[in-house]
Amino acid sequence: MPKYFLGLDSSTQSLSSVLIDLDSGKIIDDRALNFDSALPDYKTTNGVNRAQDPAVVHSSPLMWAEALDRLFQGMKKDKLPLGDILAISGSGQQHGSVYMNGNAAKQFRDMDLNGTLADNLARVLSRPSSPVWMDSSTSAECEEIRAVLGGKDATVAATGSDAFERFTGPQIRKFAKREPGAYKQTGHIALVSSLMSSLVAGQISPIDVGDGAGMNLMDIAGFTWHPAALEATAPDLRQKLPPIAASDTVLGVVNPYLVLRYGLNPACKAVIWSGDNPCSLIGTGLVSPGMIAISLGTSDTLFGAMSACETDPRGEGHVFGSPAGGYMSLICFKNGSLAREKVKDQYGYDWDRFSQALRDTPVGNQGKLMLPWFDPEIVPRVPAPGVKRKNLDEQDGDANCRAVVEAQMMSMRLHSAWMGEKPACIYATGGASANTEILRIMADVHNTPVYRQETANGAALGAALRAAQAFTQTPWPDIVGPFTQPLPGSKVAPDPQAAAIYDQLINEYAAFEQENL
Ligand code: ADP
Ligand code: XUL
Repeated sequence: MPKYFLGLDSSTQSLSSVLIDLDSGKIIDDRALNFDSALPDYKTTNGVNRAQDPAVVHSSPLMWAEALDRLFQGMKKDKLPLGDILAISGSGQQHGSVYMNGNAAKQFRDMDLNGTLADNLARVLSRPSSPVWMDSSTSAECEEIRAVLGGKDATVAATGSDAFERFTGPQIRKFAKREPGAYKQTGHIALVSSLMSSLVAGQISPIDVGDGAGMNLMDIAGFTWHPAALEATAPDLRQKLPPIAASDTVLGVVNPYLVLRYGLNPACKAVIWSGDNPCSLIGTGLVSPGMIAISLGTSDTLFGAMSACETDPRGEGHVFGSPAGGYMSLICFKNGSLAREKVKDQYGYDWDRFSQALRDTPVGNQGKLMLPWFDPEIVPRVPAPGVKRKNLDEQDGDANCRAVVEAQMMSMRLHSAWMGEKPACIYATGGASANTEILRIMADVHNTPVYRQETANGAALGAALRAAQAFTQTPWPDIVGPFTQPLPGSKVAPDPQAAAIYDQLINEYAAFEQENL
Protein backbone atom coordinates (compact mmCIF):
# COMPACT_ATOMS: atom_id res chain seq x y z
CA MET A 1 0.00 0.00 0.00
CA PRO A 2 1.66 3.26 -1.13
CA LYS A 3 1.84 6.14 1.32
CA TYR A 4 0.51 9.09 -0.67
CA PHE A 5 0.02 12.54 0.83
CA LEU A 6 -1.31 15.63 -0.92
CA GLY A 7 -0.24 19.23 -0.27
CA LEU A 8 -2.19 22.14 -1.76
CA ASP A 9 -1.04 25.75 -1.96
CA SER A 10 -3.60 28.53 -2.35
CA SER A 11 -1.20 31.31 -3.15
CA THR A 12 -1.54 34.79 -4.63
CA GLN A 13 -1.42 33.80 -8.28
CA SER A 14 -2.36 30.14 -8.37
CA LEU A 15 -3.65 27.06 -6.63
CA SER A 16 -1.05 24.34 -6.89
CA SER A 17 -0.47 20.87 -5.51
CA VAL A 18 2.30 18.42 -4.80
CA LEU A 19 1.55 14.70 -4.36
CA ILE A 20 4.25 12.73 -2.56
CA ASP A 21 4.96 9.07 -1.92
CA LEU A 22 6.45 8.87 1.56
CA ASP A 23 7.93 5.38 1.05
CA SER A 24 9.91 6.18 -2.05
CA GLY A 25 10.70 9.76 -0.99
CA LYS A 26 9.46 10.93 -4.40
CA ILE A 27 7.21 13.67 -5.73
CA ILE A 28 4.57 11.89 -7.85
CA ASP A 29 2.79 14.94 -9.25
CA ASP A 30 3.38 18.70 -9.18
CA ARG A 31 0.79 20.98 -10.86
CA ALA A 32 -0.69 24.46 -10.75
CA LEU A 33 -3.83 26.27 -11.83
CA ASN A 34 -3.19 29.90 -12.62
CA PHE A 35 -6.04 32.17 -11.52
CA ASP A 36 -5.70 34.78 -14.30
CA SER A 37 -5.71 32.29 -17.16
CA ALA A 38 -7.82 29.41 -15.79
CA LEU A 39 -10.52 31.49 -14.09
CA PRO A 40 -10.84 34.63 -16.25
CA ASP A 41 -14.34 35.45 -14.95
CA TYR A 42 -12.78 36.82 -11.77
CA LYS A 43 -10.85 39.38 -13.85
CA THR A 44 -7.69 39.16 -11.78
CA THR A 45 -4.24 40.38 -12.72
CA ASN A 46 -1.61 38.30 -10.97
CA GLY A 47 -4.40 36.77 -8.88
CA VAL A 48 -5.73 40.02 -7.43
CA ASN A 49 -8.19 42.81 -8.14
CA ARG A 50 -6.76 46.27 -7.58
CA ALA A 51 -8.92 49.27 -6.75
CA GLN A 52 -8.26 52.82 -7.95
CA ASP A 53 -6.37 53.37 -4.71
CA PRO A 54 -3.05 51.47 -5.06
CA ALA A 55 -3.27 50.54 -1.38
CA VAL A 56 -6.45 48.47 -1.81
CA VAL A 57 -5.94 44.92 -3.09
CA HIS A 58 -8.61 42.19 -2.85
CA SER A 59 -9.41 38.79 -4.35
CA SER A 60 -12.63 36.80 -4.51
CA PRO A 61 -12.84 33.88 -2.06
CA LEU A 62 -15.16 32.22 -4.59
CA MET A 63 -12.21 32.08 -6.98
CA TRP A 64 -10.16 30.14 -4.44
CA ALA A 65 -13.06 27.71 -3.88
CA GLU A 66 -13.65 27.26 -7.61
CA ALA A 67 -9.94 26.64 -8.12
CA LEU A 68 -10.11 23.77 -5.63
CA ASP A 69 -12.82 22.05 -7.68
CA ARG A 70 -10.89 22.69 -10.89
CA LEU A 71 -7.61 21.36 -9.53
CA PHE A 72 -9.27 18.15 -8.31
CA GLN A 73 -11.05 17.79 -11.67
CA GLY A 74 -7.67 17.95 -13.39
CA MET A 75 -6.13 15.37 -11.07
CA LYS A 76 -9.09 13.04 -11.58
CA LYS A 77 -8.92 13.46 -15.35
CA ASP A 78 -5.23 12.60 -15.28
CA LYS A 79 -6.04 9.49 -13.26
CA LEU A 80 -3.92 10.33 -10.24
CA PRO A 81 -4.41 7.76 -7.46
CA LEU A 82 -6.74 10.06 -5.51
CA GLY A 83 -8.37 7.11 -3.71
CA ASP A 84 -5.01 6.13 -2.19
CA ILE A 85 -4.21 9.47 -0.56
CA LEU A 86 -3.93 9.02 3.21
CA ALA A 87 -4.06 12.68 4.25
CA ILE A 88 -4.31 16.17 2.75
CA SER A 89 -3.06 19.46 4.09
CA GLY A 90 -2.47 22.87 2.61
CA SER A 91 -0.80 26.21 2.56
CA GLY A 92 -2.44 29.59 2.06
CA GLN A 93 -1.18 33.06 1.25
CA GLN A 94 -1.00 34.67 4.67
CA HIS A 95 -3.05 37.45 6.30
CA GLY A 96 -5.99 37.57 3.82
CA SER A 97 -9.39 37.35 5.50
CA VAL A 98 -12.76 35.87 4.51
CA TYR A 99 -16.02 37.02 6.11
CA MET A 100 -18.99 34.69 6.52
CA ASN A 101 -22.37 34.86 8.23
CA GLY A 102 -23.64 32.74 11.11
CA ASN A 103 -24.65 29.85 8.81
CA ALA A 104 -21.07 29.04 7.80
CA ALA A 105 -20.62 26.11 10.20
CA LYS A 106 -23.78 24.41 8.96
CA GLN A 107 -22.93 25.10 5.31
CA PHE A 108 -19.47 23.50 5.56
CA ARG A 109 -20.92 20.48 7.39
CA ASP A 110 -23.90 19.86 5.13
CA MET A 111 -22.71 20.84 1.70
CA ASP A 112 -25.15 20.88 -1.16
CA LEU A 113 -23.64 18.11 -3.22
CA ASN A 114 -25.35 19.34 -6.38
CA GLY A 115 -23.68 22.73 -6.16
CA THR A 116 -19.97 23.48 -6.47
CA LEU A 117 -17.69 24.51 -3.60
CA ALA A 118 -18.04 28.11 -4.80
CA ASP A 119 -21.87 27.80 -4.85
CA ASN A 120 -21.81 26.55 -1.28
CA LEU A 121 -19.47 29.30 -0.12
CA ALA A 122 -21.44 32.04 -1.93
CA ARG A 123 -24.43 31.29 0.29
CA VAL A 124 -22.61 32.30 3.48
CA LEU A 125 -20.30 35.18 2.53
CA SER A 126 -21.00 38.38 4.45
CA ARG A 127 -18.41 40.31 2.43
CA PRO A 128 -18.00 39.54 -1.28
CA SER A 129 -14.24 40.04 -1.50
CA SER A 130 -11.23 39.41 0.68
CA PRO A 131 -8.46 41.89 1.41
CA VAL A 132 -5.18 40.05 0.72
CA TRP A 133 -1.60 40.49 1.95
CA MET A 134 -0.85 43.07 -0.76
CA ASP A 135 -3.45 45.45 0.69
CA SER A 136 -1.81 48.32 2.57
CA SER A 137 -4.84 50.50 3.23
CA THR A 138 -4.99 50.19 7.01
CA SER A 139 -2.30 52.54 8.32
CA ALA A 140 -4.85 54.38 10.51
CA GLU A 141 -6.04 51.11 12.03
CA CYS A 142 -2.44 49.98 12.69
CA GLU A 143 -1.83 53.24 14.53
CA GLU A 144 -5.00 52.77 16.61
CA ILE A 145 -4.26 49.17 17.56
CA ARG A 146 -0.62 49.94 18.36
CA ALA A 147 -1.65 52.84 20.59
CA VAL A 148 -4.11 50.74 22.60
CA LEU A 149 -1.57 47.94 23.04
CA GLY A 150 1.02 50.41 24.40
CA GLY A 151 3.15 51.24 21.35
CA LYS A 152 5.33 49.36 18.87
CA ASP A 153 7.49 47.42 21.33
CA ALA A 154 4.47 46.28 23.33
CA THR A 155 2.68 45.20 20.14
CA VAL A 156 5.73 43.21 19.02
CA ALA A 157 6.07 41.60 22.47
CA ALA A 158 2.39 40.66 22.56
CA THR A 159 1.81 39.39 19.02
CA GLY A 160 5.31 38.76 17.56
CA SER A 161 5.01 41.66 15.09
CA ASP A 162 4.35 45.35 15.04
CA ALA A 163 0.92 46.25 13.62
CA PHE A 164 1.23 45.85 9.85
CA GLU A 165 -1.22 47.04 7.22
CA ARG A 166 -1.67 43.60 5.66
CA PHE A 167 -2.11 41.78 8.97
CA THR A 168 -5.61 40.47 9.60
CA GLY A 169 -6.39 42.44 12.78
CA PRO A 170 -5.97 45.88 11.18
CA GLN A 171 -7.93 44.64 8.15
CA ILE A 172 -10.77 43.41 10.36
CA ARG A 173 -10.78 46.73 12.20
CA LYS A 174 -11.09 48.66 8.95
CA PHE A 175 -14.06 46.49 7.88
CA ALA A 176 -15.75 46.88 11.28
CA LYS A 177 -15.30 50.67 11.14
CA ARG A 178 -16.33 51.17 7.51
CA GLU A 179 -19.11 48.58 7.25
CA PRO A 180 -20.46 48.07 10.77
CA GLY A 181 -23.67 46.47 9.49
CA ALA A 182 -21.87 43.82 7.43
CA TYR A 183 -19.39 43.27 10.28
CA LYS A 184 -22.31 42.63 12.62
CA GLN A 185 -23.72 40.09 10.17
CA THR A 186 -20.36 38.31 10.19
CA GLY A 187 -20.39 35.19 12.34
CA HIS A 188 -17.12 33.67 11.18
CA ILE A 189 -13.85 35.18 9.99
CA ALA A 190 -11.38 32.85 8.28
CA LEU A 191 -7.88 33.22 6.90
CA VAL A 192 -7.26 31.96 3.36
CA SER A 193 -5.66 28.88 4.91
CA SER A 194 -8.53 28.18 7.30
CA LEU A 195 -11.18 28.77 4.61
CA MET A 196 -9.53 26.20 2.35
CA SER A 197 -8.99 23.89 5.31
CA SER A 198 -12.73 24.17 6.09
CA LEU A 199 -13.66 23.29 2.51
CA VAL A 200 -11.42 20.22 2.52
CA ALA A 201 -12.50 19.09 5.99
CA GLY A 202 -16.23 19.87 5.66
CA GLN A 203 -16.27 21.74 8.96
CA ILE A 204 -15.07 25.08 10.28
CA SER A 205 -11.33 24.72 10.65
CA PRO A 206 -9.30 26.22 13.48
CA ILE A 207 -6.45 28.58 12.57
CA ASP A 208 -2.99 27.10 13.08
CA VAL A 209 -0.22 28.75 15.13
CA GLY A 210 1.85 29.50 12.02
CA ASP A 211 -0.78 31.51 10.17
CA GLY A 212 -2.48 32.77 13.36
CA ALA A 213 0.69 34.69 14.19
CA GLY A 214 0.16 36.84 11.08
CA MET A 215 -2.94 38.50 12.47
CA ASN A 216 -1.73 40.81 15.29
CA LEU A 217 -4.33 38.94 17.35
CA MET A 218 -2.47 35.93 18.75
CA ASP A 219 -0.43 35.86 21.95
CA ILE A 220 2.93 34.80 20.51
CA ALA A 221 4.13 33.35 23.82
CA GLY A 222 1.07 31.24 24.60
CA PHE A 223 -0.40 30.54 21.13
CA THR A 224 -3.86 31.68 22.30
CA TRP A 225 -6.02 34.62 21.23
CA HIS A 226 -4.69 37.75 22.91
CA PRO A 227 -7.63 39.37 24.80
CA ALA A 228 -6.23 42.93 24.68
CA ALA A 229 -5.43 42.64 20.97
CA LEU A 230 -8.96 41.36 20.24
CA GLU A 231 -10.37 44.22 22.29
CA ALA A 232 -8.20 46.78 20.49
CA THR A 233 -9.31 45.49 17.08
CA ALA A 234 -13.09 45.17 16.82
CA PRO A 235 -16.21 44.50 18.92
CA ASP A 236 -17.22 40.90 19.72
CA LEU A 237 -14.27 39.60 17.72
CA ARG A 238 -13.64 36.52 19.86
CA GLN A 239 -17.03 35.07 18.92
CA LYS A 240 -16.26 35.44 15.22
CA LEU A 241 -12.90 33.65 15.26
CA PRO A 242 -12.36 29.88 15.29
CA PRO A 243 -10.03 28.33 17.89
CA ILE A 244 -6.25 28.32 17.44
CA ALA A 245 -4.73 24.84 17.05
CA ALA A 246 -1.36 23.16 16.62
CA SER A 247 -0.15 22.80 13.04
CA ASP A 248 -0.29 19.01 13.19
CA THR A 249 -3.98 18.88 14.09
CA VAL A 250 -5.93 16.18 12.26
CA LEU A 251 -9.39 17.69 11.79
CA GLY A 252 -11.09 14.42 10.84
CA VAL A 253 -11.81 12.78 7.52
CA VAL A 254 -12.19 14.77 4.29
CA ASN A 255 -15.39 16.44 3.17
CA PRO A 256 -17.81 13.84 1.70
CA TYR A 257 -18.18 16.25 -1.24
CA LEU A 258 -14.60 15.43 -2.29
CA VAL A 259 -15.18 11.71 -1.83
CA LEU A 260 -18.25 11.77 -4.01
CA ARG A 261 -16.94 14.04 -6.76
CA TYR A 262 -13.32 13.00 -7.02
CA GLY A 263 -13.11 9.54 -5.53
CA LEU A 264 -11.07 10.38 -2.45
CA ASN A 265 -10.99 7.65 0.16
CA PRO A 266 -13.68 8.31 2.81
CA ALA A 267 -10.99 7.55 5.41
CA CYS A 268 -8.56 10.14 3.99
CA LYS A 269 -7.60 12.57 6.75
CA ALA A 270 -7.91 16.35 6.58
CA VAL A 271 -4.98 18.02 8.32
CA ILE A 272 -5.20 21.70 9.29
CA TRP A 273 -3.74 24.15 6.77
CA SER A 274 -1.07 26.73 7.57
CA GLY A 275 0.39 29.88 6.00
CA ASP A 276 2.55 29.65 2.90
CA ASN A 277 5.70 30.81 4.68
CA PRO A 278 5.37 28.34 7.58
CA CYS A 279 4.73 25.62 4.97
CA SER A 280 7.76 26.72 2.92
CA LEU A 281 9.85 26.43 6.09
CA ILE A 282 8.93 22.74 6.20
CA GLY A 283 9.18 22.32 2.43
CA THR A 284 12.75 23.59 2.49
CA GLY A 285 13.57 21.23 5.36
CA LEU A 286 14.23 23.90 7.98
CA VAL A 287 12.88 21.95 10.94
CA SER A 288 15.72 23.06 13.21
CA PRO A 289 17.60 26.38 13.54
CA GLY A 290 20.79 27.19 11.61
CA MET A 291 19.84 27.74 7.99
CA ILE A 292 17.69 30.21 6.17
CA ALA A 293 15.53 30.03 3.10
CA ILE A 294 14.55 32.71 0.64
CA SER A 295 11.29 32.31 -1.24
CA LEU A 296 11.01 34.25 -4.49
CA GLY A 297 7.25 34.03 -5.03
CA THR A 298 4.88 36.94 -5.61
CA SER A 299 6.38 38.29 -2.39
CA ASP A 300 10.03 37.72 -1.61
CA THR A 301 10.44 36.32 1.90
CA LEU A 302 13.43 35.36 3.99
CA PHE A 303 12.88 33.00 6.91
CA GLY A 304 14.43 30.51 9.28
CA ALA A 305 13.59 28.32 12.28
CA MET A 306 14.35 29.81 15.71
CA SER A 307 15.00 28.04 18.98
CA ALA A 308 13.39 30.79 21.06
CA CYS A 309 10.97 33.62 20.36
CA GLU A 310 13.34 36.47 19.46
CA THR A 311 11.63 39.49 17.99
CA ASP A 312 13.01 42.19 15.69
CA PRO A 313 13.87 45.31 17.73
CA ARG A 314 13.22 47.50 14.67
CA GLY A 315 9.78 45.96 14.28
CA GLU A 316 10.26 45.17 10.57
CA GLY A 317 10.35 41.39 10.85
CA HIS A 318 7.95 38.87 12.30
CA VAL A 319 7.87 35.85 14.56
CA PHE A 320 5.42 33.09 13.67
CA GLY A 321 4.80 29.65 15.14
CA SER A 322 6.78 27.00 13.25
CA PRO A 323 4.74 23.98 12.15
CA ALA A 324 7.61 21.82 13.45
CA GLY A 325 7.24 23.33 16.94
CA GLY A 326 8.85 26.47 18.35
CA TYR A 327 9.17 29.55 16.22
CA MET A 328 10.23 30.94 12.88
CA SER A 329 11.48 34.38 11.87
CA LEU A 330 10.27 36.03 8.69
CA ILE A 331 10.74 39.20 6.69
CA CYS A 332 8.47 39.94 3.77
CA PHE A 333 9.14 42.22 0.81
CA LYS A 334 6.14 43.13 -1.33
CA ASN A 335 8.12 44.13 -4.42
CA GLY A 336 9.30 40.63 -5.29
CA SER A 337 8.41 38.78 -8.49
CA LEU A 338 6.02 41.44 -9.73
CA ALA A 339 8.75 44.10 -9.54
CA ARG A 340 11.12 41.84 -11.53
CA GLU A 341 8.31 41.27 -14.02
CA LYS A 342 7.59 45.00 -14.33
CA VAL A 343 11.23 45.63 -15.30
CA LYS A 344 11.30 42.63 -17.64
CA ASP A 345 8.10 43.74 -19.37
CA GLN A 346 9.11 47.39 -19.60
CA TYR A 347 11.92 46.44 -21.98
CA GLY A 348 9.95 43.74 -23.80
CA TYR A 349 12.22 40.99 -22.41
CA ASP A 350 11.32 37.39 -21.62
CA TRP A 351 13.01 35.58 -18.70
CA ASP A 352 15.82 34.30 -20.95
CA ARG A 353 16.57 37.82 -22.11
CA PHE A 354 16.33 39.07 -18.51
CA SER A 355 18.87 36.43 -17.46
CA GLN A 356 21.08 37.40 -20.39
CA ALA A 357 21.01 41.01 -19.12
CA LEU A 358 22.16 39.78 -15.70
CA ARG A 359 25.03 37.91 -17.38
CA ASP A 360 26.00 40.86 -19.57
CA THR A 361 26.18 43.49 -16.84
CA PRO A 362 28.99 43.83 -14.27
CA VAL A 363 28.67 42.89 -10.59
CA GLY A 364 27.72 46.04 -8.65
CA ASN A 365 26.24 47.59 -11.83
CA GLN A 366 28.90 50.34 -11.74
CA GLY A 367 27.03 51.91 -8.83
CA LYS A 368 23.72 52.16 -10.72
CA LEU A 369 21.06 51.74 -8.04
CA MET A 370 17.29 51.31 -7.93
CA LEU A 371 14.74 51.35 -5.12
CA PRO A 372 12.18 49.03 -6.75
CA TRP A 373 9.08 50.33 -5.03
CA PHE A 374 6.62 49.66 -7.83
CA ASP A 375 4.02 48.94 -5.13
CA PRO A 376 3.95 50.32 -1.57
CA GLU A 377 6.72 48.41 0.23
CA ILE A 378 6.47 46.48 3.50
CA VAL A 379 10.19 46.45 4.41
CA PRO A 380 11.23 49.17 4.71
CA ARG A 381 7.82 50.77 5.18
CA VAL A 382 7.03 52.80 2.05
CA PRO A 383 3.36 53.87 2.05
CA ALA A 384 3.06 55.02 -1.58
CA PRO A 385 4.53 53.51 -4.75
CA GLY A 386 7.52 55.28 -6.33
CA VAL A 387 10.55 53.75 -8.07
CA LYS A 388 13.80 55.65 -7.47
CA ARG A 389 16.96 55.46 -9.58
CA LYS A 390 20.48 56.70 -8.88
CA ASN A 391 23.16 56.88 -11.61
CA LEU A 392 20.75 54.67 -13.57
CA ASP A 393 19.29 55.60 -16.96
CA GLU A 394 15.72 54.32 -17.26
CA GLN A 395 16.34 53.66 -20.98
CA ASP A 396 19.10 51.15 -20.18
CA GLY A 397 17.13 47.90 -20.01
CA ASP A 398 20.02 45.61 -19.08
CA ALA A 399 21.23 47.82 -16.22
CA ASN A 400 17.67 48.11 -14.88
CA CYS A 401 17.35 44.30 -14.80
CA ARG A 402 20.51 44.04 -12.73
CA ALA A 403 19.51 47.00 -10.55
CA VAL A 404 16.18 45.50 -9.51
CA VAL A 405 17.69 42.16 -8.47
CA GLU A 406 20.70 43.70 -6.71
CA ALA A 407 18.38 46.04 -4.82
CA GLN A 408 16.17 43.17 -3.68
CA MET A 409 19.09 41.09 -2.48
CA MET A 410 20.85 43.98 -0.72
CA SER A 411 17.59 44.97 0.98
CA MET A 412 17.17 41.39 2.22
CA ARG A 413 20.65 41.38 3.66
CA LEU A 414 20.26 44.80 5.30
CA HIS A 415 16.90 44.11 6.89
CA SER A 416 17.65 40.57 8.06
CA ALA A 417 20.64 41.55 10.20
CA TRP A 418 18.51 41.21 13.38
CA MET A 419 18.22 37.47 12.80
CA GLY A 420 21.80 37.04 14.02
CA GLU A 421 24.59 34.88 12.66
CA LYS A 422 25.21 34.51 8.95
CA PRO A 423 23.80 31.12 7.90
CA ALA A 424 25.97 28.39 6.44
CA CYS A 425 23.81 28.22 3.34
CA ILE A 426 20.57 29.50 1.85
CA TYR A 427 17.81 27.34 0.38
CA ALA A 428 15.98 29.06 -2.47
CA THR A 429 12.37 28.30 -3.35
CA GLY A 430 9.40 29.97 -5.12
CA GLY A 431 8.78 30.56 -8.84
CA ALA A 432 11.82 32.75 -9.50
CA SER A 433 14.22 30.31 -7.81
CA ALA A 434 14.27 28.57 -11.20
CA ASN A 435 16.47 31.45 -12.38
CA THR A 436 20.16 30.70 -11.77
CA GLU A 437 21.30 34.24 -12.57
CA ILE A 438 19.07 35.62 -9.83
CA LEU A 439 20.46 33.00 -7.42
CA ARG A 440 24.00 34.05 -8.35
CA ILE A 441 23.33 37.60 -7.21
CA MET A 442 21.69 36.18 -4.06
CA ALA A 443 24.80 34.10 -3.29
CA ASP A 444 27.21 36.99 -3.93
CA VAL A 445 25.28 39.63 -1.95
CA HIS A 446 24.89 37.31 1.04
CA ASN A 447 28.35 35.78 0.50
CA THR A 448 26.71 32.41 1.17
CA PRO A 449 26.19 29.33 -1.03
CA VAL A 450 22.64 28.96 -2.39
CA TYR A 451 20.92 25.65 -3.12
CA ARG A 452 17.80 24.80 -5.05
CA GLN A 453 15.43 21.87 -4.57
CA GLU A 454 13.54 19.54 -6.87
CA THR A 455 10.35 21.61 -6.79
CA ALA A 456 10.18 25.40 -6.76
CA ASN A 457 6.89 24.92 -4.91
CA GLY A 458 8.24 24.61 -1.38
CA ALA A 459 4.92 25.70 0.10
CA ALA A 460 2.87 22.87 -1.45
CA LEU A 461 5.64 20.35 -0.70
CA GLY A 462 5.70 21.60 2.89
CA ALA A 463 1.95 21.11 3.12
CA ALA A 464 2.27 17.53 1.84
CA LEU A 465 5.03 16.85 4.37
CA ARG A 466 2.88 18.34 7.16
CA ALA A 467 0.06 15.98 6.15
CA ALA A 468 2.51 13.06 6.26
CA GLN A 469 3.95 14.05 9.63
CA ALA A 470 0.52 14.56 11.24
CA PHE A 471 -0.66 11.21 9.88
CA THR A 472 2.40 9.12 10.72
CA GLN A 473 3.76 11.04 13.74
CA THR A 474 7.26 10.34 12.37
CA PRO A 475 10.02 12.68 13.70
CA TRP A 476 10.40 15.77 11.51
CA PRO A 477 13.96 15.18 10.26
CA ASP A 478 12.94 11.75 8.96
CA ILE A 479 9.90 13.15 7.19
CA VAL A 480 11.59 16.09 5.46
CA GLY A 481 15.02 14.50 4.82
CA PRO A 482 14.34 12.56 1.62
CA PHE A 483 12.35 15.39 0.00
CA THR A 484 14.43 18.44 0.84
CA GLN A 485 17.94 17.52 -0.25
CA PRO A 486 19.39 20.12 -2.60
CA LEU A 487 19.29 19.18 -6.27
CA PRO A 488 22.61 17.65 -7.30
CA GLY A 489 24.61 20.34 -9.03
CA SER A 490 22.31 23.15 -7.91
CA LYS A 491 24.86 24.81 -5.64
CA VAL A 492 25.57 28.42 -6.56
CA ALA A 493 28.76 29.34 -4.70
CA PRO A 494 29.53 32.98 -3.91
CA ASP A 495 32.41 34.58 -5.79
CA PRO A 496 34.71 36.27 -3.22
CA GLN A 497 35.47 39.21 -5.53
CA ALA A 498 31.78 39.84 -6.18
CA ALA A 499 31.02 39.52 -2.47
CA ALA A 500 33.64 42.18 -1.71
CA ILE A 501 32.01 44.56 -4.22
CA TYR A 502 28.63 44.10 -2.53
CA ASP A 503 30.16 44.63 0.93
CA GLN A 504 30.95 48.17 -0.25
CA LEU A 505 27.88 48.80 -2.38
CA ILE A 506 25.47 47.85 0.38
CA ASN A 507 26.50 50.98 2.32
CA GLU A 508 25.61 53.15 -0.67
CA TYR A 509 22.35 51.28 -1.06
CA ALA A 510 21.50 51.77 2.63
CA ALA A 511 22.20 55.50 2.35
CA PHE A 512 20.10 55.78 -0.83
CA GLU A 513 17.25 53.97 0.94
CA GLN A 514 17.49 56.28 3.98
CA GLU A 515 17.40 59.38 1.77
CA ASN A 516 14.10 58.21 0.31
CA LEU A 517 12.21 57.11 3.41
P1 ADP B 1 3.08 32.57 -5.64
O1 ADP B 1 3.24 31.24 -4.96
O2 ADP B 1 3.31 33.74 -4.74
O3 ADP B 1 1.77 32.69 -6.38
P2 ADP B 1 5.23 31.56 -7.30
O4 ADP B 1 6.16 31.06 -6.26
O5 ADP B 1 4.46 30.56 -8.10
O6 ADP B 1 4.23 32.66 -6.74
O7 ADP B 1 6.09 32.45 -8.30
C1 ADP B 1 5.49 33.06 -9.41
C2 ADP B 1 6.47 34.05 -10.01
O8 ADP B 1 7.64 33.39 -10.44
C3 ADP B 1 5.95 34.75 -11.24
O9 ADP B 1 5.26 35.95 -10.89
C4 ADP B 1 7.21 35.02 -12.06
O10 ADP B 1 7.55 36.39 -11.95
C5 ADP B 1 8.30 34.22 -11.37
N1 ADP B 1 9.09 33.42 -12.31
C6 ADP B 1 8.75 32.31 -12.97
N2 ADP B 1 9.76 31.88 -13.76
C7 ADP B 1 10.80 32.76 -13.61
C8 ADP B 1 12.12 32.90 -14.15
N3 ADP B 1 12.61 32.02 -15.02
N4 ADP B 1 12.89 33.92 -13.74
C9 ADP B 1 12.42 34.82 -12.85
N5 ADP B 1 11.17 34.75 -12.32
C10 ADP B 1 10.37 33.74 -12.69
C1 XUL C 1 4.11 37.16 4.52
C2 XUL C 1 3.36 37.71 3.38
C3 XUL C 1 3.42 37.02 2.05
C4 XUL C 1 2.17 36.18 1.83
C5 XUL C 1 1.99 35.75 0.39
O1 XUL C 1 4.02 37.92 5.66
O2 XUL C 1 2.66 38.70 3.49
O3 XUL C 1 4.58 36.25 1.94
O4 XUL C 1 2.15 35.10 2.71
O5 XUL C 1 2.91 34.85 -0.03
